Amino acid sequence: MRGYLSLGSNLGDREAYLDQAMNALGACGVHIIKTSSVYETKPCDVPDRQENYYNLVVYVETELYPADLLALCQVIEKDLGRQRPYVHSPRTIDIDIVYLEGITVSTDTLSVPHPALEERSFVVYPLCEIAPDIVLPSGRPIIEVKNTLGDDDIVRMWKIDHG
Ligand code: PH2
Ligand code: MG
Ligand code: MG
Repeated sequence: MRGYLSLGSNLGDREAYLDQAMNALGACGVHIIKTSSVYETKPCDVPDRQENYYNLVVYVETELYPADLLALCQVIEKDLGRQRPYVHSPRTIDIDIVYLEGITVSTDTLSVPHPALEERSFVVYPLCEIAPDIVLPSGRPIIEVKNTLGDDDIVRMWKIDHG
């Protein structure tokens, strides 16, 4: 199975947490095929004042079932000190499954494709960088969605060398 994960951090050493999360995924059978740049983004839909996020998207291949991939993402979040005092609280790391090729999941705990995918420039911009030809669940090409969203929430971006 191949698909796209969105990673985000806005607490502590944000770039180090992204790096550690990618290493942990790789060590647990989630092979990273492609990594986007890091995007510094303004917090969206959060209830208080927070640091900017560092976001990126990875294209992965794994033999894990979607539910097991989700469980793994949650274990890695926990290992990297993620706490959940309230909804959309600042986090060391958040790992979301945004899209899995040829797979739809709709359960109490997991929805794939991610329901908010097309509304979030912090997902659409990095996704478009590594998958410019992808057609999103709505049937719209990603470039078109990206252009409608605009770049107001994107502060800056830079390439990382994730060996
Ligand atoms: N994640 C959220 C809520 N808001 N905003 C940005 N910029 N980046 C995120 O990753 C993010 C967010 C909930 O997971
Ligand atoms: Mg999230
Ligand atoms: Mg999450």
